[in-house]
Amino acid sequence: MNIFNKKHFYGLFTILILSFLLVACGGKDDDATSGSKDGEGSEYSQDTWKFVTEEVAGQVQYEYAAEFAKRVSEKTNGAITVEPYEYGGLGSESDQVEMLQNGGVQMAVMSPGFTGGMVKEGQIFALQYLFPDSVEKTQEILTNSEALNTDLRKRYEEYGISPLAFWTEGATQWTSSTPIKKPEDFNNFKMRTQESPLILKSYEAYGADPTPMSWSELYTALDNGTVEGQENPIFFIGDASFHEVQDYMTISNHNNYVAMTTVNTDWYESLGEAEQKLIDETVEEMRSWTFDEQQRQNDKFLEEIKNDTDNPTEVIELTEEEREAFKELALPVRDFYRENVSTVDGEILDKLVKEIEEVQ
Ligand code: 6CS
Repeated sequence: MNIFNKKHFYGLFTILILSFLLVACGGKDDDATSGSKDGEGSEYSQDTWKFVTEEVAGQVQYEYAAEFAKRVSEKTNGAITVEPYEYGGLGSESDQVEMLQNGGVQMAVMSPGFTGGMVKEGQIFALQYLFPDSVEKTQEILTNSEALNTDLRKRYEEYGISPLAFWTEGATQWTSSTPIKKPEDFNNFKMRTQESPLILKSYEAYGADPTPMSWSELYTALDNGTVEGQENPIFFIGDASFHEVQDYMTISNHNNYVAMTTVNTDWYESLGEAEQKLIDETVEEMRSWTFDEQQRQNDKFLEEIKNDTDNPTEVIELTEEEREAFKELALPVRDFYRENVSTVDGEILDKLVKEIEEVQ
């Protein structure tokens, strides 16, 4: 079932109204918290933090925010309430970025693919075949990288956004209406992408015709042929039912889907030491939680897609040789990033490449 066609569409208006009321009145989400609500015996003052995500209940980002909320409530004995928001209630992905910047929400899980027009360096995650095939190794790099956690973080902070953690939602795969096995299969192929210019460039390098759009429009666009394919981790393909309106899924592992836990920089810096420590510690704890969650969901949905006989999807596994053909075309996009995208002459990319080499 497609969440944005059959279920979410009808509820969207209601969610919009409810979310508006929640934002306006600072209402609480009872699911998000547990334990005492009065903060009795807590060193923390009563407070409410809004945490917006780009996904809906059950999907990795939203479940991350809900788990984060639960932990904060427990640690503060209910003094601090974190309200997780599903995607759809507070506007598009780009609206959510603006909302974090202007303090309408305090926290967000954000995909760098929606900030590329602003934080140019963040487009580094659009570079295909840059991170290792192994999701574990990719997570190790995302956790420890100075290039990302110090240098790239500074670039985001110029725009009032502090990424506190980078984490993977799994390897990305292609779904399509015609089989994709070699770069030529992308010739004039109408590919849906997120908004970052470098993502478009990456698909143009394969000869495709990319179109940026929000994921809320994607099921319909795939169904009516406005676009012929898209990329995402398997759990998202399955949960959003994109496979229902696609005939093929290529296991290309061409990238890892990276999400960031972000906070409004001014708000975070204005917090007391105890609150900052609380956030930092919870972000640290959540690393292994979210890694396990994405793995569980990606494994589960791979089986579901394979077993969905009502909506058959041919799963194409690329060989190493077949992946090499894509990689060859993807490599020059790194030079384009260095020369035309980066505002610091590719320094962050060069440092990251070294860090990746050390892990591999
Ligand atoms: O394709 C997208 O745009 C969406 N994909 C994921 C895995 N999360 C949210 C994002 O907006």
